[in-house]
Amino acid sequence: MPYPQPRVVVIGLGVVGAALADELTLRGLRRVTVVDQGPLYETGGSSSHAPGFVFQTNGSRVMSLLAQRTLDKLDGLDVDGAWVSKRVGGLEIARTPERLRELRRRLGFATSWGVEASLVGPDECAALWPGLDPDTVSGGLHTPTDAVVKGVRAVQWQARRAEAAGATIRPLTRVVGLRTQGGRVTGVEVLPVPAAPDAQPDVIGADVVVSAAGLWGPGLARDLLGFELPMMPMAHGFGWSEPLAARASVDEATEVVRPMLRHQDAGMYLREWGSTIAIGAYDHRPLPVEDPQIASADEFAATGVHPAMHPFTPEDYEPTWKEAQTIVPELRDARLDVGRSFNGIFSFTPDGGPMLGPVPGVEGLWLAQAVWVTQSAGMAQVVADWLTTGDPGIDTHGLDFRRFDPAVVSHAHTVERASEAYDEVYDVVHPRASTARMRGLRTPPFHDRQRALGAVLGEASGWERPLWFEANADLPLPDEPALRLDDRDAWAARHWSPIAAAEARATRERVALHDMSPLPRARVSGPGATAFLRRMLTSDVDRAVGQVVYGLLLDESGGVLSDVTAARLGPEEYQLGLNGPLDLDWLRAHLPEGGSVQVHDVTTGHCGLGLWGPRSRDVLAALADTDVSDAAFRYYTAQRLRVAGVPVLAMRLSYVGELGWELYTPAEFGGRLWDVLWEAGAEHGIVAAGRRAFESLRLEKGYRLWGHDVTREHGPDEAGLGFAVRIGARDVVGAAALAARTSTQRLVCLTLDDPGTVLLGHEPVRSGDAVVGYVTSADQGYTSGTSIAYAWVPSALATVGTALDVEYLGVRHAATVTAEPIVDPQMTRLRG
Ligand code: THG
Repeated sequence: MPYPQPRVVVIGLGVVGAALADELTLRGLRRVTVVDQGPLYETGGSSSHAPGFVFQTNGSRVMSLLAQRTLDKLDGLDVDGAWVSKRVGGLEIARTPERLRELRRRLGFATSWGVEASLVGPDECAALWPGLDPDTVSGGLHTPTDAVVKGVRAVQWQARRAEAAGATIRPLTRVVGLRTQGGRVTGVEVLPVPAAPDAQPDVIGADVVVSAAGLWGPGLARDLLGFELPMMPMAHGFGWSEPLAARASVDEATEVVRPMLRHQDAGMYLREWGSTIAIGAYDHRPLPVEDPQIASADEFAATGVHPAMHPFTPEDYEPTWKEAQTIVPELRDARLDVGRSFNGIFSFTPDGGPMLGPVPGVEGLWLAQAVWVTQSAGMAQVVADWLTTGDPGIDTHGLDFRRFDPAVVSHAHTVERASEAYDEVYDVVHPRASTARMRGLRTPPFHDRQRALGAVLGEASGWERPLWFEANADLPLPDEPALRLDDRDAWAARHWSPIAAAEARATRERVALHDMSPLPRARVSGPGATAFLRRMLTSDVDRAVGQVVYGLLLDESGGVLSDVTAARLGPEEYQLGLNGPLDLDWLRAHLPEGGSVQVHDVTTGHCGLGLWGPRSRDVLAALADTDVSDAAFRYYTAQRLRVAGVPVLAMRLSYVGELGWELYTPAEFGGRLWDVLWEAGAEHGIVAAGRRAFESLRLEKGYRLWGHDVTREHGPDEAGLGFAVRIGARDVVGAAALAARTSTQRLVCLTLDDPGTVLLGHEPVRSGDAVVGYVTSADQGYTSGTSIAYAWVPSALATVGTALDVEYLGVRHAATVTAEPIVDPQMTRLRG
């Protein structure tokens, strides 16, 4: 916190702003002001029309937990006698076998994250939702604790409590400017709504400004701050039936009794609303809404044109209405109330997640954007904890605004990806699926060579990345029949090929080229770079030039923010291997004053290849202008050398656990680098290997994947990363907090008794009938003939040999806690 009692201005009194004001005052802040350009409490943003569905089941653990926290907070509240939330439950129905399988998968998520849920048959669906024709459905997922939330009432309740605790709410107040001094927020400039043409803005002094401006966020960011917020409002059809005769007796105040109904095969949801049925449509084309299409506060005040409620487009809605009539017979004789129907506007980001956290470069400016009612109060708790203590208390890597790579963000990218996120809200999305939009944005210089080998491509951070190569179709598969590579279940076989197993085998037996270009890399240089990194990393970089270290970045509470490699290239020059843009931002935020140390993203402009496998040294030796023997080029060292004339930064380490090097070079040299390695590798049986092989190899080697296996919720010890913490006498960010950390959970390596079973991650882990944990990463270990699942379980169940079950699509699979790593625990392959 910048001050003990900071002045906080929250922009926007929707479900997010109101919850945030409440959470901040609950944490003892007294000088909190919320400004909103609209009137109380229906201020004109998305919260004013939100249908208020809170389904807690989500593939993302954090999104599920924050929905749970939201409902826990709103339970039992009322505004002048009117209910705020009601746990009517949720019912997701299936009309196709694929959806039924998807519901089983979602049951797994619910089980993993602690949401009560069960699968029910057609008759039970109809019993839960009288009026639903059981002949039209094949089953459903019932989640009895899901709830309808009245958005405006949630705003009102939380805003009132915040006010009672000392917060100031200023409606009809529009933010027109941000005041800063020395890179620090000092206040916001505001005008009343409506304002006289010559009105001069008032200034509200602030130490912290949080944008919870919803739809208006991108415009505010552009006009006030001059940057592009990767967020796109989208319009979404929301229709109402005319009052139904059979429901005339339903009390309007009761409003809803039956569960919220989702029919995702048709991209729609239904909710009773007094004597009518309201139906939302996700099935239609994405309708991105650009800034000028959003009515201003003045317009709203003067004309009542609602900024977040656009005219209904019946042509988009028609299929939805027809389908509703199919599954709910009472709608067949009803008419759509076109006058009451509208297109509601709400916010989407490129990955569908929210945007929270501090804005780099402007001290005191925060975002709480792209949050829906579902997670609203939970997200506000996270932001409030983060603001007041520095510790958000939860894994923020999928929430943090800074996760979007500045190299990739553009308006065009946002429109494309947000449209896809919109389309996918109700789609069955495979965990291994790649985006279909904005493909080909970033390619390595050897992309054409990869394609010539039949690369099947996936996407990561804008990069095209080979998953496997069709040219390897004739390579020998692992000899282990128990893997049943030619008989995978159809779901696990998607975005996958048995070729991956052959590529993994070739990596362990001969030599392979793995594309490392997308690995985020930074150069840290300048006087003080060593001292700086000695403060940031849990292992000491101050070793001889040419040494590489593996270490962690810790947050102030000792949570693992990243695991990184640091290669010392000179007395004050390092290359870091990172996990993403968040790491760059964390490093930059901690740079010493004075500007002597610089952090540059060198992912862009360079490419990289992992040359790995027992024959890798033979390949490199034939091309390198220096000695690459073990004596001359040790494990965990780096050298600059020429590889057939190509200037290369070579690091002897391997995330797949084999002898070899990561080879980095400026992009223009990449084509030749590939060609010379390929030619020299021919006699050693070199292959190109894709990401699917890579993923399996690293799991066999027991290397953690940050963001999946480990997050800031975990300390190093419980994650099995204690070996990377060697603080000594240094003052390392976050290290002081380590001693006081306790954890009852452990990350363990499970192997399934049946190596032919393939898990994909997030499955629940059981001990007997009790759910005790969840899977983080899972894959078959192709070269060890295993099926591997890393999982968080209670310490008492973390002993090697402990028998547990992993539940996958409703079936329990026996698994055993296994000593790790599964491959090469003695490190003979890497050190050879
Ligand atoms: N290569 C490089 N940097 C990286 C990664 C990479 N940074 C991000 C991410 N991947 C970090 N993950 C790991 C995980 C394990 C190792 C390296 C990067 C590794 N571990 C050795 C071990 O545990 O046996 C380290 C031993 C030691 O501490 O010396 O090599 O893929 N450049």
